[in-house]
Amino acid sequence: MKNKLTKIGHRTKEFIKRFAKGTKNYFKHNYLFITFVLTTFIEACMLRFFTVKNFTAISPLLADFAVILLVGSFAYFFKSKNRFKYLMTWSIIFTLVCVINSAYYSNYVSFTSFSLLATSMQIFGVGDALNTIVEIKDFSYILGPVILILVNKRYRNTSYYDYANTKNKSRITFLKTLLVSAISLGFFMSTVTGTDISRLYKQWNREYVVMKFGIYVYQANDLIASLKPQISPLFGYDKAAKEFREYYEEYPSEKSDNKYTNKYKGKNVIVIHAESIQNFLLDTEINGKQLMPNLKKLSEEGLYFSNFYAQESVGTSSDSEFTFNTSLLPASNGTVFVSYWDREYLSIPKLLNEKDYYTFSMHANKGNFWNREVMHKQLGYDKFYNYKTDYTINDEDVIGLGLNDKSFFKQSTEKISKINEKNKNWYGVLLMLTNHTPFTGLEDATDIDLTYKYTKTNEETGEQEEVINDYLKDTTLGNYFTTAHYADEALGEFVNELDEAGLLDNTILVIYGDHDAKIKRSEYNRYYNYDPETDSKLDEEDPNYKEFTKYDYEINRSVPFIIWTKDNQEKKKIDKVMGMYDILPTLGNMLGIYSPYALGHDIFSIDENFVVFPNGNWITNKMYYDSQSDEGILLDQNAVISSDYIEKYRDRAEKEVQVSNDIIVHDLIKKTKESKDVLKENKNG
Ligand code: GP9
Ligand code: MN
Repeated sequence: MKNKLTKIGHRTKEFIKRFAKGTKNYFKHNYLFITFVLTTFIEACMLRFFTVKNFTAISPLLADFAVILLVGSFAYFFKSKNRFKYLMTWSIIFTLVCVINSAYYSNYVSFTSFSLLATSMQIFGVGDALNTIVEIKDFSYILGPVILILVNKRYRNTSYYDYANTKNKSRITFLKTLLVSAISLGFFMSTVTGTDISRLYKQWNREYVVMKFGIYVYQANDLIASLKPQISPLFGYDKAAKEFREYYEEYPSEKSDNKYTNKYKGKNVIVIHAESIQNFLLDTEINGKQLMPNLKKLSEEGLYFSNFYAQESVGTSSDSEFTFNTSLLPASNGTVFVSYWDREYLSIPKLLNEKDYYTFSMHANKGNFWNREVMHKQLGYDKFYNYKTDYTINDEDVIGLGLNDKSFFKQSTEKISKINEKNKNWYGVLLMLTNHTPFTGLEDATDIDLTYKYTKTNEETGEQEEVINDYLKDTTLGNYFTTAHYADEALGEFVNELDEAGLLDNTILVIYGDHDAKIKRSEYNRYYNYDPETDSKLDEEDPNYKEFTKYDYEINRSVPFIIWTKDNQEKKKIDKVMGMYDILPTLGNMLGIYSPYALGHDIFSIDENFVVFPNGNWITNKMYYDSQSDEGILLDQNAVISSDYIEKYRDRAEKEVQVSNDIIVHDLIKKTKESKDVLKENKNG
């Protein structure tokens, strides 16, 4: 036994000795490689230190390390001088990534993208380019390659060059490096969540991606995302162009002629993009208090489209903006604002520009969020007022992503007044922000009481006593109610401010909810089936339990759409089903503009409307169809649905999603060369 132990002890000692010797040997002969790893690794940490500030977070450290080792490992396929050249090339690439991103971040508080490189000067204009600030810290990364050169100089005549120079040795060192890279990657992957992957895929939340995946993975992923739109148009253009022609032959987008035609021609327009506001909020009361009394009132005084749906995809707000403006559906892969911003689209601002409108957008979040800075120019807005460039943002006025809605509206009213003085006609879109997920920041500052109060008999004393349950407190739905209520107050104040400034007299107010709040179905189930006795959801066996089904959820995603004027001349509730892509044809008809590429319809000129969602689901007043399960539900119990009916819309839905995506990917509007004629025709129309 004793002998055995001595043997084990001896072996362990031997192993440690060999390991120490091997490590020493490795370090001694790998100065260059180690310098490469250390310098590029430190550069990545420095970049996060100077920008997003999470330089000690473990996930990006692991990701950076894995990438650097992976890239560096191939150096072992080269001999002597070439090995240095290989590592030097990558050191320069990594350093450039850091320098450029560091400078870009100083200017735009975000990270750069390959997709912006080619045309960035064109888009930003010379004026913007001259304003670029470059600070000394942005160049500090250059120390990395400099150190690599020095280390190479110092060691190039030593035994270093001989190390791992035989085929066998280099292969083994390559494999060992790769193994360490894989282990690091494995640890990293264990920290990654579904949300992280989805954000990496979407790539628009650049700060988040860098914070989680590190700068090198971000930039590599950005390269792929930026190439995708360049590569995909190379395939299938002819087929796409043919189907595009055939689609519009079969379903032409015709100019409508109805009682609303040109009704608001020459009027100014204020569009309010109401962040995450759903229709059901208009009729929701919490403890006897109406959640959105101002919006409700506006809906009762104007044209209220009560069965209206956003048609957004992963691009949420930006998708809704896109569909609102162009009457096209969002892209099937990626988002138009981020990946397909360089295509030509026929949009409301462009059409109104032809009618000598001054067009603008306003938003109190950073201008590069959703790539708006770039995309709003592409959509034809004359100016995009945003964030600190145009708004005074004191820390105490920040809620969630940026300036709170009340201050945003107040400051915007002043800007609109000035615009009104200088321009005969104008059209402006104001993007709200406070009612945004996670709907926090107002819990202590709201008059919405989220508790549930009731009286019950105390079993011991037999007396009546009041019980107060937390009910909606600290739930996402409850928080949503508080921020939506705040948004409503802000809206009410805005309408008053506009009126006081005399800005409502020749103006139409358009309000749309940009998409639903994406709150889990389980929260609705608890809300609609609340049992105060247990302070949770009723038992599913309970006769009073009524499941909030997946269809209830889908229908409940409906958002408000309102067209309002101060004179309240048009009071009407329109129940016909309608989608975001119906706005350009409907509102356009009122303003005297028209797009032949609209996929939607003028709601006042169509008998039965149907709305397709980017995932292929669709809705009519008669039914909701789920394309994933190939099932649907009746919305009108008296309706008789034939298989032809379903077949007709299913086919149409597929065609719409396809043709819209083809227009985006293959830039078909530009390539048909008709859009200029359309604009000309629109000018004279
Ligand atoms: C961000 C705001 C919200 O600026 O428009 O975007 P969302 O997260 O809703 O897409
Ligand atoms: Mn949104």
